[in-house]
Amino acid sequence: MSLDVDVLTIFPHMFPGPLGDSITGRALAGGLATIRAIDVRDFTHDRHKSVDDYPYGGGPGMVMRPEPLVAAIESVRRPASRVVLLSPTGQSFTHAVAHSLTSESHVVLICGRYEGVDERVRLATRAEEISIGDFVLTGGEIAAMVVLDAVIRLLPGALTSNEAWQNESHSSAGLLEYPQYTRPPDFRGLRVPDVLLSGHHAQVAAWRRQQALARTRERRPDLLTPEHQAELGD
Ligand code: JA5
Repeated sequence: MSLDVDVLTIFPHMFPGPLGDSITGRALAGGLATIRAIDVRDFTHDRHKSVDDYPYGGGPGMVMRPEPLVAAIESVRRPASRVVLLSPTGQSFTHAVAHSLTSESHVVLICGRYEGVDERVRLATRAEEISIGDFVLTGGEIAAMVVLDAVIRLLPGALTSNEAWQNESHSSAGLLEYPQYTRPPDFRGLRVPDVLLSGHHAQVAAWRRQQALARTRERRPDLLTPEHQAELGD
């Protein structure tokens, strides 16, 4: 009924971090999900608890050794676990992927450090790789937090009925959101569009829809479907 997450990391103190606040913090406190951070160093056997080693073939930096990581994975893995390695070489993390993770009972998130993880970790555990974007991070931990934030807020009961309603009411599914305004009506000469002050709910809805479409065409034309194009008047 709830989502159990095991995060494998050499920096377990980073968790829950920002996930302990606000909507995600409330969901965790309410038992909708659990996050357990597991120290990969606990699965080393040498005196120096070494988790990294030099790359075969040479090159800069260090690579995470397979033995401690695979031992850590196998110590937590269940028959139904989804095992995920955060990596810029993975499949893109999208809302659809986030939604798919909400129906899992157990997710194992593997966080690399250094130049990355020995390829045999993925091969030996059949882990899937997920990327949160085309940029380099110092490790997988912050990527894991991004994934968890997106997933936890989708769990049934994570949002209050008000938050859920607000989310639904201002999401033009598949489009960028319309611009938002609050008081004051004039900030440094920048005025709130008259239509939003008019009280004409149908006109407000039409204006917002037009803004969402126009902004999507301008900034993310890749998101526009033929139906959207038609709505914009091609
Ligand atoms: C770096 C050792 O998709 C963005 C990501 C960047 C990055 C990820 S995910 N993991 C690592 C890493 O660096 O393990």
